[in-house]
Amino acid sequence: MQALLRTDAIRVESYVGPSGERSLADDVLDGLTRPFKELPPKHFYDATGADLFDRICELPEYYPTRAERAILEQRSAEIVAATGAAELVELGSGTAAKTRLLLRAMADAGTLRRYVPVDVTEAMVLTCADELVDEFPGLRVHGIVGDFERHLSHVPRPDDGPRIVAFIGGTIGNFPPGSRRRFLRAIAKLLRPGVDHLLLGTDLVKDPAVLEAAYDDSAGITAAFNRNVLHVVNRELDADFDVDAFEHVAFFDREREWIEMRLRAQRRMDVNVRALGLKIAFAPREELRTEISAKFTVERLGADLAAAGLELRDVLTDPDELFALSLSARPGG
Ligand code: SAH
Ligand code: AVI
Repeated sequence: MQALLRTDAIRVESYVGPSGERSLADDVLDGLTRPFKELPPKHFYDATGADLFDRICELPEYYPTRAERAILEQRSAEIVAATGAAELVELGSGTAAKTRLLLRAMADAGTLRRYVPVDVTEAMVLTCADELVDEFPGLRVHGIVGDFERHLSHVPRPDDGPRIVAFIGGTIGNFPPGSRRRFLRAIAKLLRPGVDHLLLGTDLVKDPAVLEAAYDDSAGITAAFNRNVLHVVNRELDADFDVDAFEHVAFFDREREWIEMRLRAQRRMDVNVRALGLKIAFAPREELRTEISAKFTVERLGADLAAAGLELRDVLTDPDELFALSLSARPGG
């Protein structure tokens, strides 16, 4: 662990660094040497990727951010009243743009004590810690720069009143189904039975045309976000991907009910990953899967939560029922 910042109000710890690069190296070795090539989506988010993601959230086609924001604008006070939350732990916090609505509702209710953002991108955690202590006088921020799949044990114990663990934005949909339930079980361990709640954002199944447009926008921002992962591999592992020779592909798999993003090689290519002494061959039109983004029904959401030992307490949706925020808890207490 590396302590990045410590003041009276802010404490930020980092668990990435050399092992973060290791994890990209492991994922490249593991994912690009298989017959069906694949990279996990967490490597999208370097500074450029985080910036591109922010631009995606503003796109006319990308409805999830607006829909989730609409729910939070209308229902944050209700969420805070139902949970009595004094502390907000947020996984994949990013810029915490929508989170401010919850923090504001907690401040208005007089319960706000501590915010614990967890994100792989160091700059995000540092910037939002600084901004939030200015915006919410008396707030303490304990930030964790880390991989939420590996570093959840470093989330501090609850210290002052009930906690909400927020995993919003639909990021749970980026997990493959098996690890999704495993991850929900790990989150459940951060909750005290009968005291704390999980606030989970999930995108809902809808017209495939609407879904596909959200992941293949006319301005090409999602395509740039997708290709950016190859820039990350080039920079971090001294590789020579010809990034522009890969085409952005996004489609809705109706059977599995998820969006899949891929990068398709437009010609035969041999890519050198010099840091790993690895040569990767791409056949013409060969595809590399870079992300799945699962879409949910309320039934499937309830089943996933139940498999993780969580009881679904409430489902809040926007007026067009595009997106859902659910509250769940461990029974008992
Ligand atoms: N919650 C925000 C941001 C969503 S984007 C919103 O709703 O707008 C996904 C965020 O999760 C990014 O900030 C990214 O850096 C972070 N992230 C992705 N994979 C991660 C991982 N394995 N561990 C920690 N953070 C991760
Ligand atoms: C972060 N995550 C929920 C986004 C999603 O919609 O699956 C990432 C994204 N990929 C393409 N556009 C946005």
